[in-house]
Amino acid sequence: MSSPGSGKTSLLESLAELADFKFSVVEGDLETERDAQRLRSKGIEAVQIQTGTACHLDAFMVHKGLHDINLDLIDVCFIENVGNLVCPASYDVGTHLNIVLVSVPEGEDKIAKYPVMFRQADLVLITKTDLLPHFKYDMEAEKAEARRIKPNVDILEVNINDLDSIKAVADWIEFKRKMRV
Ligand SMILES: Nc1nc2c(ncn2[C@@H]2O[C@H](COP(=O)(O)OP(=O)(O)OP(=O)(O)O)[C@@H](O)[C@H]2O)c(=O)[nH]1
Ligand SMILES: [Mg+2]
Repeated sequence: MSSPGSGKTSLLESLAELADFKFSVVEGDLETERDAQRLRSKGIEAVQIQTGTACHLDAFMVHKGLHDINLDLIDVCFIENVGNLVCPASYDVGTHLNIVLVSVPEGEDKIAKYPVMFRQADLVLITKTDLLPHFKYDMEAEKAEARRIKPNVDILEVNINDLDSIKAVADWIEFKRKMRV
């Protein structure tokens, strides 16, 4: 989950390149099949749900999407929710874990202003860190804010061009996955 454009689909594209686990994606957007097409072009199975006017996915939509995915063939199923820092946080779509992205160019007040979303996060990704030189952004203060809202939350910095940062996300997912087998 995240605001529009924080880098959700980009992260999934990068995970397609280096993750050891097999995954599929249920995509949520108001309109278009674009995100699902982006992932399919990377060899990832993706089902697009178009919500029309709804600002979030709900469990019924995700359930319908899951019928088009062969869950026996994958280790992880990602749900990329509609880009929105408010509504998706209030709907349980059945996920085991929630990853919330917030990007540097969105500004350094977003975590404090949208606490409902960050309270739902198991992992917060502060994305687009390559843009830090161009924005006033106090990384440590933002991390402290996230931990004020949810003390046990995990936090990683992500730059889509830094493969080590993507690998750290893959490792987190793999670690959590192994706790469930
Ligand atoms: N500079 C920079 N740009 C990034 C990074 N990650 C993603 N972007 C760019 O941010 C834009 C939006 O990325 P998407 O991955 O489409 O974002 P999204 O969260 O999936 O967007 P929605 O699905 O519309 O909510 C694209 O132009 C990406 O290339 C990053 O780490 N650094
Ligand atoms: Mg997307």
